[in-house]
Amino acid sequence: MGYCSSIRKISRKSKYVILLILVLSLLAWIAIFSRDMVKPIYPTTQQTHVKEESQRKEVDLQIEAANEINTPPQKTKCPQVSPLLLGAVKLSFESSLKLKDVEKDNEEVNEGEYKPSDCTARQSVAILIPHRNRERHLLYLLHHLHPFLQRQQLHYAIYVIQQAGDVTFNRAKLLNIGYLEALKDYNWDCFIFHDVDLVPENDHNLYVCDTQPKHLVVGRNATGYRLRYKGYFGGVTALSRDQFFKVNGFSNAYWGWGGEDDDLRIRVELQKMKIVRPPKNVARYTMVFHKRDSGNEVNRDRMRLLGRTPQSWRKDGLNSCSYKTLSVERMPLYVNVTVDIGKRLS
Ligand code: UD2
Ligand code: MN
Repeated sequence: MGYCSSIRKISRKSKYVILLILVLSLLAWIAIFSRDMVKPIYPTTQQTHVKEESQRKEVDLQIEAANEINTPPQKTKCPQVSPLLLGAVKLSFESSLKLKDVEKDNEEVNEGEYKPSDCTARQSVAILIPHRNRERHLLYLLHHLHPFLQRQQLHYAIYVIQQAGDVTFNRAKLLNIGYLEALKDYNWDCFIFHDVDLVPENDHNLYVCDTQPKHLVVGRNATGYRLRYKGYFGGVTALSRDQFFKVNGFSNAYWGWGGEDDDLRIRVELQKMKIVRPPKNVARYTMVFHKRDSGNEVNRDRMRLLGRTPQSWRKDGLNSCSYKTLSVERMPLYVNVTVDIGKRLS
C-alpha cells in the first residue's frame, strides 16, 4: 500500500512537470512565431538607419555625376596681356558700309554684349555713347570698336544713350543716365564714357579701369596727336563704378557744347584722385570730321558753372539726375536707350 501511494504521488508530480514544459514550449513558440511575422513589416530602427544612409549615399553619387556632366570645366582668367592684340591698325571709313555688314562681322555679340568663350575676362566694362543724329559716326565706331574690344578679351556691352527731341544737347546728363541704366542690367566694374566720333587707332589702349580715373585720348588726328591742354579730360574716359559714384557722376547743368569734361576733372581732383593716361604712342584716336551740330551751341555759362563746382558737386550729379526713359531697345550690336532729359531751366 505504501509503495502504491508513493508511485501515485510521483506520477502526479510528473504530470505537473510535463504540463509546465508544454505551457513553456507553447509560449516560446508563440514568441518566435510572432517575431517572424512582425519583422518584414516593421524593420527595427537600426536597420532603417543603415538603409537610409546607403540610399542617401547613392543619391549623392548620382547628383555628383549629373553635376559633372552639366557644369563646364572652370575657365581660367584671361591673360594679363591678350595674345590677340595687333597694335596700331589701319582704320577704314567706307561710305558703302552698312549696319547689316557690321552685324554679320560680329555674330558672337548678343544685344550689344560679348564675353570671351575660352577665358574669364579680367573686367566687365560698359561702353556709354551719348548720341543724337550721328548715325554714320555710330556705324563707323561699332565697326571698329567691337573687334577692338574682343581682341582685348573683355566682357563688355555697348550702350547708346539717345537724347529725344531737339532741345539743347546735354552730353554729361546722357552719360549719367547711361551709368544708371547699364547698372540695371549688370554690376559693371568699369565705365567708358565715349564720344561717338572718336575711333581708337591702337588696341594696346586698354578699355579697362585703373586704380585712378583714366583719360584715354592723349592725341587725335586733328590736333597733331598732342594733349590739347594740361588737365584735358574730354573725348573718352574710363572710371570704375566706385570712382564715378564717388564724384557723384557728371554735373547735369551743362547744356550745349563745352565745360562738362573740365567739371568732371574738378570733381576727380576734389576727391584727391589723380588722372592717369596711357603712353602717347598708344592713346591715339581718329576723329571723324564734323561741324558743330545744331542744338549743341557753345555753352556761354560754362565758366560760371566751373567756378561753383566745389560747392555744387554734392547736390548736382547722379543723385539729382531726373529723366524719363522712353524706350530700351536691345539691338544686335548695342542697347539703344532713348530718354527725355527735359531742358535747361531759365
Ligand atoms: C569735345 C570733346 C567732347 C566734349 C565736347 C564738349 C574731344 C575729342 N571731345 O568734342 O568729349 O567734351 O568737346 O561738349 O575733345 N553729340 C551727338 N549729337 C549732337 C551733339 C553731340 O551725338 O548733336 C555727342 C557725340 O557723341 C559727340 C559728343 O556728343 O561725339 C561731343 O560733341 P562734339 O563731337 O560735337 O564735340 P567736340 O568734337 O568738340
Ligand atoms: Mn567730336
